[in-house]
Amino acid sequence: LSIIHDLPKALQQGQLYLVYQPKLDVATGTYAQVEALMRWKHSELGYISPAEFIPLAEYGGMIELLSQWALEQVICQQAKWQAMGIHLQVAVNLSTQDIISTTLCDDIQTKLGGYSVSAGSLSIEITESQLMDDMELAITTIEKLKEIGVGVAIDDFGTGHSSLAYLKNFPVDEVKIDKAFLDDLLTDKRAAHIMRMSIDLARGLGFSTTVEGVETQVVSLALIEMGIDKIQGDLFAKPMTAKEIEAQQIRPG
Ligand code: G
Ligand code: G
Ligand code: NA
Ligand code: MN
Repeated sequence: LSIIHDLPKALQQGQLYLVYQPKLDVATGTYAQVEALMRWKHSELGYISPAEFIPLAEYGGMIELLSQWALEQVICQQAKWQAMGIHLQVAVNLSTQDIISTTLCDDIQTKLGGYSVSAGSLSIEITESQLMDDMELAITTIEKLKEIGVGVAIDDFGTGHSSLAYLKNFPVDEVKIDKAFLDDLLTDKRAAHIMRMSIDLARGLGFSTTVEGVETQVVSLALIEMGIDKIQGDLFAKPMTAKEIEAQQIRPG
């Protein structure tokens, strides 16, 4: 737990940074969106995974500090990319404490205004289980975000023990189906059936569908055949630094 006491200093000293993982839009074959993922290179301990420090920051009451930093970084990066002619929607992962805050939407609007970045170039991802922590408050915030034009996705869908019936109440644009469902997609007919039905259900309710963690061509082809809208995973693109994104987006000639 002690590593979270290092977080404020780590932010000041630039030990935290964001990498960006593209999502492939199946219909166009292009990357229209990237997800920002946090990285921490600790001065003594080396790389610490967000899977480790994010839950600690949540528990220790420091997640809003991190999330506000990430939002500021992403919006600042967007201003730079847009000036370079790079147009990608950027998704930021938020936590329960962020999404139940009554000031989140105003904070985001202030940051967008400060960099003259449009709301539509930002989206947020919130896990299904975090959404369920305080569903009413979360939905209130999500409705506000949608009203100003920020995109919203449910992350890790299918792992959060929410009833499928809740899905229709979530005013989101996108459902990201958890990578756990890929494990036996090609070997278990029932697993494939669950994936196909999840995609159909989400699309039928008007949501765009994404599957994350796709590592092989055969899985990718199976998902495309099932009607998936977007694919994210190491097969197409690993998380990259902003510079690597630029090198990929701006091709000479
Ligand atoms: O990038 P990686 O697969 O190592 O991330 C591990 C976990 O940490 C994932 O569940 C991911 O959603 C989460 N995560 C990564 N970056 C952030 C962030 O900026 N904020 C939050 N809340 N979670 C993040
Ligand atoms: O919880 P969330 O969905 O935000 O987590 C995304 C995590 O998944 C990130 O830590 C990212 O590094 C990781 N990831 C992205 N693509 C792949 C992949 O193809 N395979 C695996 N195993 N992990 C991936
Ligand atoms: Na995510
Ligand atoms: Mn996920």
